[in-house]
Amino acid sequence: MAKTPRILILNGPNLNLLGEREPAVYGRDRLSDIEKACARRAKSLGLAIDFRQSNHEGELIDWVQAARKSHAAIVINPAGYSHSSVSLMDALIAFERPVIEVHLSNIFRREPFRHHSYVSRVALGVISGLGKQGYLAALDALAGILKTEVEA
Ligand code: CA2
Repeated sequence: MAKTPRILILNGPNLNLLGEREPAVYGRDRLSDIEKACARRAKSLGLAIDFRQSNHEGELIDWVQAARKSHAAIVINPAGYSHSSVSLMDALIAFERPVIEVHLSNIFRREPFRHHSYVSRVALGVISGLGKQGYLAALDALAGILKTEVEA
């Protein structure tokens, strides 16, 4: 039987505050609600997930580097690091497997400094503005993409 592909889902700084503040921008779901929904969807798609959040750039980079040995793909909401971190982008380049970038809000409807993301340069795809559904859409897409890779 084929091994269940593991997907690393990473969340950047301040996303631990979800549901507590700024509901008009980020919605009412807590990060734990998003994690539960991802776990349910992943199971139905035949995927396994590791769902993590960090407020520290280096910790996110360490996780991306380690994932080269353990994970088939990454879903990442880099939060503020989207707009600032060349180092996170470099780590994602070295991952050399599919990366999908997710944003809860539509960054293009917001301040100009949010319109540019370093991570978008290296992501296979970007989903922005769909809230929790964006994470689920990323898992749906990866199920198809990874299946295609196995069949290829
Ligand atoms: O829309 C997104 O998902 C963002 O990645 C969220 C980041 C922001 O810097 C990006 O431009 C877009 C901010 C995450 C902060 O989350 C909070 C949640 C609740 C209260 C305060 C911050």
